[in-house]
Amino acid sequence: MFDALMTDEMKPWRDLLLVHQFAVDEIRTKLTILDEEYRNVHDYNPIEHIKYRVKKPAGIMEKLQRIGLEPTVENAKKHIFDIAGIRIVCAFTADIYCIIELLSRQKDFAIVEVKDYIKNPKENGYKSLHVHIEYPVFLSSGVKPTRVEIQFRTIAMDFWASVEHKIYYKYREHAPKLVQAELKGCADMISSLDDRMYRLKQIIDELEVSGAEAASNSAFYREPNDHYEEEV
Ligand code: 0O2
Repeated sequence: MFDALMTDEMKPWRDLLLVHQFAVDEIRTKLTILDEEYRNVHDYNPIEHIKYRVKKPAGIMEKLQRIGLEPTVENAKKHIFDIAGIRIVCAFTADIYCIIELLSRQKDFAIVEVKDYIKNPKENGYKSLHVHIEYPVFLSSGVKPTRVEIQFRTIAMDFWASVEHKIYYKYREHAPKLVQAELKGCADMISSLDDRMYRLKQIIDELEVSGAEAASNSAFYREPNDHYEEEV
């Protein structure tokens, strides 16, 4: 994964990336277990899909420069909290809060910061929930508490953010006013679509409950027949 022939200058970067990669690997196992359990044991899985990434040195340096800092390993350790990034995409906002509740019950998920851009969207319309955790990575030299950013989004929020990310990188901060206004308009549409789809899910859930009641009621009346047939 990391070239054995690298220069001494790059070794601190390698060590920084390695520890973040280890944290991501461990959390990936935990989330896979949760996902598999939901998929196999429960009849509803709040997780749609999950993405994992460790920022490359060039990306870290670019971000440091963007926030006006020297692109050094020391600054990366102190100021960049999304070197290890995990993105959990759910169907509904309610699923997001449900997963956070589940994860917060795990002892090694020490939540250090929560930025709820779902309740308080950014000015450009960006919605997502960022949870920063400090995860203990066990190395031969001892335990290394490592920051990991977990971003939670609905499918709709993720769609908007992915397209906006592309446009943002094309224009940097200088997207024309018209583009900014259009993006904000799309964010608003996406928000109401999310709400509407969630209401639809609730309607379906209610129908299923009343359907199940009706089914169990009719099963109650059918039972003697079923029973009778069995005996025959
Ligand atoms: P990349 O390529 O996705 O890694 P944080 O402190 O991290 O919880 P904050 O204050 O927004 O949140 O920090 P920052 O560093 O600006 O954003 C962290 C990450 O959140 C970004 O990483 C994006 O992934 C995502 N993000 C934040 N704001 C926006 C936004 O307005 N639009 C989109 N599309 N994504 C956003 P990077 O390093 O910018 O990019």
